[in-house]
Amino acid sequence: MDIIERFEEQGQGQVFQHWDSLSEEEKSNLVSQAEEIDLDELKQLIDTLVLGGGSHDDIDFDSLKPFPFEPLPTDAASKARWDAARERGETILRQGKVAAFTVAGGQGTRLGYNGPKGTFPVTPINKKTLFQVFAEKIQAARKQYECRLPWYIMTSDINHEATVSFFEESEFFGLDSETVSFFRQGRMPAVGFDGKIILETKSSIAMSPDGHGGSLRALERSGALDEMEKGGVEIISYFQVDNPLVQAIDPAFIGFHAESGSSMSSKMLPKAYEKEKLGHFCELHGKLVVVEYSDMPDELTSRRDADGKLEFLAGSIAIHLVSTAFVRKLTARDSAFGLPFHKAEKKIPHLSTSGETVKPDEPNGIKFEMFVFDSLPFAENPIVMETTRLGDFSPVKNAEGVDSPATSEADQQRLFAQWLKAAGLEITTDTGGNPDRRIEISPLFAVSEGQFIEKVRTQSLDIPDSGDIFIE
Ligand code: UD2
Repeated sequence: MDIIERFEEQGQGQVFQHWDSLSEEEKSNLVSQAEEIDLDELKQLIDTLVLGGGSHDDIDFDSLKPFPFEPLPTDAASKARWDAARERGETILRQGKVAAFTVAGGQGTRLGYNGPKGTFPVTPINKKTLFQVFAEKIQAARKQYECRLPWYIMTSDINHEATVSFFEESEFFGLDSETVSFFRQGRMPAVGFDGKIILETKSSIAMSPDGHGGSLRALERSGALDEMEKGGVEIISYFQVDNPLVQAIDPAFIGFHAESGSSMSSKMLPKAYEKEKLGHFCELHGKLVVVEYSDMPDELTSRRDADGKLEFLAGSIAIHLVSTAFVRKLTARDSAFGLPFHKAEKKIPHLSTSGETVKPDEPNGIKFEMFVFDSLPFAENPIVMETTRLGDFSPVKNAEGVDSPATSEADQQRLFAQWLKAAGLEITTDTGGNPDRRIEISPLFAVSEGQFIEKVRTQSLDIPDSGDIFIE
């Protein structure tokens, strides 16, 4: 059966309504988009999530409990545990069993920046881009552990070419280009509230990235997973493109993950305030789940224990370790563990009756996305490990206000001021820890406080008496 008939049979014949007026090139574009769509999967989503009014977010909230986590070390015993985990992680890194993985397929709409988010400048003095910061952190880890440490970057159709060109123009920030790989994530069509696929133009479907959860199947479909396995990679260090403070490679995290025999592990931060926009790590019927901030009822978000502490304290900052074997299992053709799709009502540019593309003022349809943390319930022995805010998390999401370039720069400087103080160097800060001068420390010099102290001990640093402090 040809593709047009298949769409007609599914009640989606409108996709080809302008077929006769299209050029050969337009026809071929439309067909190749249509071929990307798994009509059976889509029908099931439309029946359940759109027409059926259901939601994959229907959660049994009464059974939800906080998931236990590995807290930061506080005493000698816990410090020894963390040291042992770090050593174990360092050994795994030296054995070349780790790859870095950045999900960078999102549209970055909130930031209002025209370009792939990874090309956004974020550091306080040199205005290095997010991609450069990650590249330098990866370079530093390669040097320290003498390993190949390949880096995979997931893009989407929206930003693939621009991302690859940016790396080429920047000469891969000094990394060997053969060790950096890019692949596109999958796409899903948007549908109207009536379940009909929306056309953006006469010859194109309104398609959008299938969510960061699509990264798992994209790893498999792109061949990246095969390549990792061939290269001996067992653990994928997963992080988002928007967070310059992330420890892209964290040996202690790797050590705890390996020690527990975990197939997927996550980092947590105690929420800064009740409604902070972080998913919540919870236990549901014996499984680890993340309940997104928008799905959590206020009563649970703000519930406190006898000591006044938030009961659902552990926020997800979207940093994970995922075993390659687990990705293989989840993405196998006969896998019983498909990730669910979530629906989001959006304003979707669409073809008007007069043949123009219009952007509506109100949501006119539904996009489908998968979330990577939905794989956690399928993971064996998953662990959640606490981290520090300055040590791992200060994302750039909004143009202004919280999680903006300004807050991220300030956090980077507070972190660097802490390192300077810890190394016994003079720096004046206010009560909030904000230095009175701009500071930037390149990841090529140090990626952690411990490394910074060690470097300062062994080599003299020329810190100016006033003005910016830039250490590279
Ligand atoms: C995400 C988490 C939230 C918290 C927060 C921490 C979800 C639903 N929520 O919120 O719980 O952990 O991050 O910062 O994930 N991306 C793709 N392809 C896509 C969509 C997104 O690669 O199709 C990437 C995107 O480039 C970015 C990351 O995923 O690196 C996060 O996406 P987001 O901005 O939609 O997530 P956010 O801030 O709502």
